[in-house]
Amino acid sequence: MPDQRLKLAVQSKGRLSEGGMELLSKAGVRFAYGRDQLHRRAENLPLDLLLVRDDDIPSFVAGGACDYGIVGENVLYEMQARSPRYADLEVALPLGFSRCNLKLASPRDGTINSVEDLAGKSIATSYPGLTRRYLEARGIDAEIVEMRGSVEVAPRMRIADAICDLVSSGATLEANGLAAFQTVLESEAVMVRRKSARQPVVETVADKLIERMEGVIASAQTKYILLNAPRDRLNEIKALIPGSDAPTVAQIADRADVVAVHAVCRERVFWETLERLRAAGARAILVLPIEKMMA
Ligand code: PRT
Ligand code: ZN
Repeated sequence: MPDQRLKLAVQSKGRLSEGGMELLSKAGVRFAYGRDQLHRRAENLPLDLLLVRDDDIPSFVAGGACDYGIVGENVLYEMQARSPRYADLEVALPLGFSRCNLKLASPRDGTINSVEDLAGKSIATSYPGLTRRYLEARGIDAEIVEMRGSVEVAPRMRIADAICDLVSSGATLEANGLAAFQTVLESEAVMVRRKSARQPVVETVADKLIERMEGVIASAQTKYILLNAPRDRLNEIKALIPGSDAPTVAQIADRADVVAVHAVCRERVFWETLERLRAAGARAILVLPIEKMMA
């Protein structure tokens, strides 16, 4: 009989592990205390974590050692660009953290400022699959120099003319005298799984986990807003509340001229919005976080 617990691969240590563990915790998954460096067993769901290097996650899932994995799209699509072995993998849910971009960059004061300028040049990257595919699709013939790390030093060391690397704040490019001129891929962490050969019992657990994760992600962007509004400016105030279609309007005891408005805002609520609401006559404005959501 096959193992009926959901096996989820997550990065053991690095930029994806914190976000992944936080998401699991907010989705209500609790792990038993253990010294095991490779496995963590959930106490309250039939779920086991496998803690591995992020680069190995696509192959664990493709090969069936794990059912799902949390990995950056950059790693997933790079593996797919390199080998047909990963063609069966699909994104089950985008997770909204570890956002970064794979970008082409070159020395700030150099002669390479566009994709066309790369013809006949060399590009250092840890993403040879995606870089090659991007250039080929645009008919650019360039040499790819594969590097495992410290790609940003390649132009200075005269290893390559340009680079293709992950960028988040841009500080690394800046510190190395480089400027990005093209985005090759926008990436975030995703839940990945096989399209085929999934086990029905495990899928029931996965569906539940994914539904909870969706709730966590949605609630992170959603706020509950409470305010008092002059009755004669209600429509104006309702229109100012971001991403909310049907606010609740309630009577306030002993006040005929003022109503209470409660709304779920499916967008970020900025200070500017509160200032506009107040200018329209709203008072006692409260913005509250929403902890959990289920439709
Ligand atoms: O040991 P293991 O192989 O598991 O870890 P790793 O060293 O390969 O990965 P890690 O933890 O560094 O990154 C894991 C994932 O985080 C990546 O695959 C991306 O999906 C995502 N991510 C998000 C990033 C960045 N942002 C990022 N900025 N991964 C790497 N960087 C690096 C980038 O390579 C460059 O060196 O940070 C530098 C640029 O950052 P800025 O802020 O200076 O632009
Ligand atoms: Zn890695």
